[in-house]
Amino acid sequence: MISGRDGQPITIRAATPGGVVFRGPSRWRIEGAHVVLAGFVFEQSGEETIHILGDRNRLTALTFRESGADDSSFPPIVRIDHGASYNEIDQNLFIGSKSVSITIAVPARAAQGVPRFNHLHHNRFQDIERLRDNGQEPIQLGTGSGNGKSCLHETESLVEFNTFLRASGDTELVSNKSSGNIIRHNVAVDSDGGLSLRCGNETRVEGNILVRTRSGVGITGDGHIVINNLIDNPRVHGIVLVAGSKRKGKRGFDPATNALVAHNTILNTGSAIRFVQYDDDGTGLPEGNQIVNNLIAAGSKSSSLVVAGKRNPLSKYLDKNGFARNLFWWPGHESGTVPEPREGDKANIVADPRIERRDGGLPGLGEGSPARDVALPGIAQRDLLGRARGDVDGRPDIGAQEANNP
Ligand SMILES: [Ca+2]
Ligand SMILES: [Ca+2]
Repeated sequence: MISGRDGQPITIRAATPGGVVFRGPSRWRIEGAHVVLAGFVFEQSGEETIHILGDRNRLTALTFRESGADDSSFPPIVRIDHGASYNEIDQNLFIGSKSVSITIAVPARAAQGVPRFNHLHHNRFQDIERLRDNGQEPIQLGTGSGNGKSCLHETESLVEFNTFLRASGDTELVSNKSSGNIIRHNVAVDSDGGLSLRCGNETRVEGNILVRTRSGVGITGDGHIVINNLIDNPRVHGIVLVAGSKRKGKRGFDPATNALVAHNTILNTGSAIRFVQYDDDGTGLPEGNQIVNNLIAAGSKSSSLVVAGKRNPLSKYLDKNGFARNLFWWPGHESGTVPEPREGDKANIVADPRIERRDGGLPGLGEGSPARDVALPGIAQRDLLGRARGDVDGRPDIGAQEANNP
C-alpha cells in the first residue's frame, strides 16, 4: 500500500496523456491516501478496474473505453468503497461502458464506514448503449443495500459539471440512493435517462441542463430541493413525484414529501409534472411538496402538463401539494389542468412565455415575456447561469433563467 501526504501526493501518470493503453481486464486497488492516477487509457478493462478504499485520492484524465462487466450491467468500472472519503474523480472519459461507470458504495450499517464528501466533476459519459433492463447507470450514489437502509446515510457527494452525451444505458443517468448529496451544473443531451432520486433524503438538484433526455428529475424521499433546472424536450416526462409503494421482492418507493420544486423550465413536453404510483400496494401519496415559479410549456396544444398515473386521480395529489406562481403554456390555447390558485399573489398563470431559441444558445425569455419580473421573490438567490436573481430589475423571473434585461 502506498500513500502520499497532504500537498505531496504520489502521482502515477502516463508520460504523455493517453500514451499508455491498458488493453483487456485490468484491476487497480487504491488503499492508501493522496494517490493520483492520471492520463491512462483503459480499453475493455472489465469490472472494478479501479477500486478506491482510501481517502483523498484522485482519478483524473483517464479514459475508459468499452469497459465494465460483460455478463452483468451492475458491477462498476470505478468503485469507491466502504467509508472512502474526500476522493476526487475528475475529467475522465467513459465511452461505451458495458456496466455501471462509477459507484459510490454505501453500506447498510454505518459501522462499516459511510463514504463522505466524494467529488465527481467534469467527467464525460458518452455513447453508452443499453444492454439490459436495469443497471449500466453512469453514476450511482449508493446501491440501496440492506433493503434501503443505506439510503438514509448522509454521504454529501458532490456531482457537478459532468456531461452525458448519448448515455442511454439505463433510465437513470445519476441514481441517487443516499442522502445529503448535491447534483448540479451537469449537462445531458440525447440520452435515454434522467436524474433519479431513487431513495434517500435532502439532496439538492440544481442548475442542470437536460436536452432531449428521457426525463428530467424523478423524486422519492423527503426534503429534496430541485431548482433552476432546464429540461428541454424530455421524451417521456419532466419532473416526476412518486407515491410510496411496496414492490414484491424488491425495494419499494418512499413517497416524495416536502420537496421544493422551484424555478425549473420544462419545455416541449407532453407531461411536465407527473404524479405516479408505480405499484398497486400504496404506502402514501406525495405530500407537502411546493411547486413554485416553474415555467412549463407544452409542445402541442393537446398535451396535459400536470398529470397523474392511472392508480390515483390527479385531484388527490393536488389536495396534498402546493402550486404557486407557475406559468403554463400550450401553443394555441389552454387544454389541461392548471392547479389552484388562479387568482391573487400566488396565482398560477397561463401565458405565452415567448421563448426565444438562438443558435447555439439556451432557450430564454424573449422581449416582453410575461414570465419576467413576476416570480415570488426569495426562493432562489441565483439562476441557472449563476446570475443574481432580480438584480437587474428588482424582481425575479419565472423559470430557470433570469432574462438579461437591457
Ligand atoms: Ca436503474
Ligand atoms: Ca427580472
